[in-house]
Amino acid sequence: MKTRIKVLCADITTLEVDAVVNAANTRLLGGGGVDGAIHRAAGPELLEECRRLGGCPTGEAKITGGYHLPANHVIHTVGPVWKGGRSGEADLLECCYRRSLEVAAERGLTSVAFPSISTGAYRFPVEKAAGIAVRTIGDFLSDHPRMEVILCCFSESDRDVYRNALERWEKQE
Ligand code: AR6
Repeated sequence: MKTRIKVLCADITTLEVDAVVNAANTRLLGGGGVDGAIHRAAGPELLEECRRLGGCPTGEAKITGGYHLPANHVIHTVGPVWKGGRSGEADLLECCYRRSLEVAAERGLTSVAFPSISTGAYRFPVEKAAGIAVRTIGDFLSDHPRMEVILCCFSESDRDVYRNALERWEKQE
């Protein structure tokens, strides 16, 4: 499994993968953070396609083209807003990772890059989020031997948190 989950510190809009995942909001019409960066890099055609999707519930995922991105597709998922941890945030975040991977697998995609969903504007604590991401992706990959996943962090400190979570998860597997 080790070789099939990679943790990087990079701008996700530069990655050449089958799909990058966007940490969007329920309207799917763009925003700040990684959502803004993906829309800027993909170009206005992405927004046009997103308008036709009619939004997306929290925890769900929808796929579009990648347009001017090096990635062929964008999988838009909506992470939970952190409200203290007793509003189902952990389950919803798990759902984001699982549904995004299911959507990718349904299309036969084999390389997917995720940002650190919900840990920016939505304030989900990054240590908790990293544990959920690694466990959910790891479980999914054990049933999907052809898939590879990149966890694309935007700071070295986040990268270290995700690397530690991955190491811990691998030890207990
Ligand atoms: N590449 C990789 N990661 C990035 C990039 C990038 N180019 N830019 C930012 N990040 P956020 P959320 C990191 O706020 O918490 C938007 O307005 C960032 O440092 O983008 O799920 C949406 O429209 C952080 O670690 O997403 C929603 O309204 C991570 O991406 C809302 O924000 C996620 O931060 C979603 O909030």
